[in-house]
Amino acid sequence: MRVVLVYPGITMEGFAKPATRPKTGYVQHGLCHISAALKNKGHKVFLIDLRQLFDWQELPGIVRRIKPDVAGITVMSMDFDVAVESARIIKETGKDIKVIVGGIHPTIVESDFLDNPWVDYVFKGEAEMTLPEILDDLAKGNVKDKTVTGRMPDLDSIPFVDRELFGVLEAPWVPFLKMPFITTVAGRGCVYNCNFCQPAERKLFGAKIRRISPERLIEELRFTKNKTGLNSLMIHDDCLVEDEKWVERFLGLYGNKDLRKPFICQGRADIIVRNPALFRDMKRYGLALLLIGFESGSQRLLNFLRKGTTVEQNYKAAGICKRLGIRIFANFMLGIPTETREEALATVRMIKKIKPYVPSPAFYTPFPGSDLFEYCKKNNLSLITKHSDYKRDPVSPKIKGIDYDFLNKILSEVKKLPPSVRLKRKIDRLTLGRFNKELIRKYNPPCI
Ligand code: B12
Repeated sequence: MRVVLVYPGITMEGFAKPATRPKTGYVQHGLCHISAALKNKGHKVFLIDLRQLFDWQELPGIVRRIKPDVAGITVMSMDFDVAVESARIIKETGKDIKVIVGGIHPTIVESDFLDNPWVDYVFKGEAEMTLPEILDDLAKGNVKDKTVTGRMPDLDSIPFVDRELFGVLEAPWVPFLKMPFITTVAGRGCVYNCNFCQPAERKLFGAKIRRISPERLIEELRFTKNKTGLNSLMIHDDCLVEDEKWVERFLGLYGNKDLRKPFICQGRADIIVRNPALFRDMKRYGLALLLIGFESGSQRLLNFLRKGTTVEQNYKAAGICKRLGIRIFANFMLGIPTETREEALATVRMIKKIKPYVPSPAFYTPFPGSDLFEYCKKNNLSLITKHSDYKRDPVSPKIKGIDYDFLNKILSEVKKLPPSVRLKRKIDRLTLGRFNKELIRKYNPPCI
């Protein structure tokens, strides 16, 4: 079959600017996995990355050129409107094209699509095993229900992600990492139970965490390195360091001369405090930046969020990272339901003390499928009126009872970085940034 996958990523970034289609950007791993699984079964796979289009008018012509039998659209909550508009245009361009939506939003809020005339099937869960079977059934005219549920694959048995699908170079978003840079996701699921996220992720990936074996990841990195080169890496897992044994085994293999490149991943304050030796080893093998969800400087709110960490651990973890020379990317939230001004100030004070390399603030956003979303619904707190509001950037108000002007005022304090951090960033930019620019100049990504 001819399958076109659609990445509707314009909610945040918009369409391409006149005369310049982006040469860099992140890839969407779900679609890259689906592409690999379908190609493996002999299907012909195409991609429409809306970020590469100048406007909606381009879409019908592209669909006519591809002549797909099936269109698969991935949908995060904030991309809902764009996804539905894509489905409408695709269906109106070719009424026989079967449109399937999948990803976190259809998995959690299936009902958003059930009455939609442009969507033929709503796919819940993971697709590598089940989507190829659905395509076989579609060819035989055998798919009756609008909702389809995917089986969970064994991550070591599925093909490597199709990194070429997107035709853009991934680019590190920090100046001290060199291209070629790639992102990868080593596991699915999360053992933690934070109420701002769960149980949505458990509904998508199941209750148990599954992770690719370190050996298989190394095999994939080596394969990628031989194909496109590899100078730095981000492992996107929600909490990679949760399985300390896995990390040790991975490091043992990754540390092996040819592969050892700087990498970024996500950690947790309690794990850093419990096992600093693990992070010392990670630093030795290339950990260049560690994302940590500090979330709040109020213990009451950390408990309310079911984060499972303490404010004291936040400070201690930051101290350990400083001593080990690991740069910190500090995720934290303001505007949590029930948060007082004093608690918001405590969070800002904490971040100022920690002095992270990147302070990354968010306004708490109630995402569908999470327990805190249900709490906001029950207490009539949500100010989200359209799907495109489902982004946690500290810009628009998210819930009632929060003084966002006050939050913006106290946030400006965190944005004023100490001179030492500003200088370090400038040096990073000057020394390593130019390698990346040269690579992007050389590279001409194919555009549809
Ligand atoms: C990597 C990542 C990012 C990266 C890359 C984002 C991207 N567009 O790919 C970055 C850091 C840029 C990012 C940013 C954001 N992210 Co993010 N991100 C993730 C993360 C950690 C991994 C995603 C991933 O690759 N998973 C692995 C792949 C294999 O899984 P998958 O994509 O779900 O795909 C499988 C199935 O869903 C299904 N499937 C998916 N699509 C389709 C389509 C079809 C047709 C079918 C049949 C099946 C199908 O099959 C796939 C293979 O089995 C997830 C959490 C998680 N663990 O998944 C959050 C997550 C997706 N992000 C989230 C959010 C909120 C954001 C932001 C909006 C945050 C913000 N700044 O406000 C931004 C949005 C940026 C953007 N424009 O897209 C939420 C989404 C919640 C929601 N309800 O929408 C998640 C779930 C985290 C969370 N729990 O809150 N993110």
